Amino acid sequence: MPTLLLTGFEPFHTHPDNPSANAARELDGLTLPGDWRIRSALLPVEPHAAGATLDDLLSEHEPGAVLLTGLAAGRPQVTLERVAVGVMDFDIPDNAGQSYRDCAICTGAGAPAAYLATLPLRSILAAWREAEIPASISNTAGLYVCNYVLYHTLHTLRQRGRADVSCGFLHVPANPAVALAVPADRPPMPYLPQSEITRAVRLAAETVAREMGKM
Ligand code: PCA
Repeated sequence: MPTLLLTGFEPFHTHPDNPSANAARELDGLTLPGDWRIRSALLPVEPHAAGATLDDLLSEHEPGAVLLTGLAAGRPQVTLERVAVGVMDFDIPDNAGQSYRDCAICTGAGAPAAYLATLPLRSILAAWREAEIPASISNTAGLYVCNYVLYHTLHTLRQRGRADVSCGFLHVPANPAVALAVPADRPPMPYLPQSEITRAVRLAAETVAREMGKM
């Protein structure tokens, strides 16, 4: 039974919750088209710890696809990231209190400036549209921990000779818990109900499994 590795992140910064973690937890163990199975994991919001966790997960599960997810507070829709850039440049510290400025993610020979996600982006967008979920492709995952894990995972898969593994990143909007934590003197934050966020992640995973089955 092929595995789709699904990750979400812990809460970070001022956010009391992370809807990506809730979706990953709710979908753990789900069977997908073609007898694929979701295996979910939670990542720390610290680049090197998250990278080490991912390395272990890739060894343990040998997934055929990797769907990484995280919160993009302020975005009004779910977005699929097209690209991961090989730089960290943090505006807020990570959960270990660390900040990185103009820091190359990978300095080794053959480390490219950027990687393109290998998920079937257009098929996922079409599935969302069919299910009446407004969404779009994003051309930047930021330069924080989400961008780091996408770059790290694509790089590690290539290093291990597994560039055939479909891999990408899905950013989700705030859920009500995150939006309610915004102070009254700050601009209101767009949000989706957690159930709708989880539905979008499930549809993306189903689409990846279906597309992988055609290859
Ligand atoms: N979002 C952050 C890191 C963890 C998360 O859920 C990001 O977009 O980088």
